[in-house]
Amino acid sequence: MKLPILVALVAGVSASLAAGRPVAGPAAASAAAPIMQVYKSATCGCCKSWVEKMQAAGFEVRVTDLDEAALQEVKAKRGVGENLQSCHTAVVNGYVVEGHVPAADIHRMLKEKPAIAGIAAPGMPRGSPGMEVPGGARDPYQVLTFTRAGKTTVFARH
Ligand SMILES: [Cu+2]
Repeated sequence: MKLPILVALVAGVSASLAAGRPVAGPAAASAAAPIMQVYKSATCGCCKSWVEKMQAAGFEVRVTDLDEAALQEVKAKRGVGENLQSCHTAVVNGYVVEGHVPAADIHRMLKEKPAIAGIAAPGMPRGSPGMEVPGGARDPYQVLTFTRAGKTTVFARH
């Protein structure tokens, strides 16, 4: 007589414990990882390589492939002037990240939360993340901050 009641009680306790426990898995992981939206052309190899580096650095990356005109539209809308432009444009926590910017610089910006539109590594500097070349040659380059008004400052030198 008592056994079925005990079984029912144990089952009930287990169910409520399971319900109260925070759920681990994809939902919990994405809450911690900053979401990065990347706009690029479908054929851009160095963009893809940069995206992989961002994923390895902990960003949850969403990629949208656009044609050249649509990509230019995104850059114009986000205040990425011609002097700042590179191959791909990303948006993370409301900030623009243009080109082959190292993940550490992005993490620093997200931590410091400066009053800027974003940061950019103009052009395609050799040796920047996603722009590695055989033999390891690298061009010194700067990561610049920029505002919607087009004001730039040096954020980092590499
Ligand atoms: Cu590139």
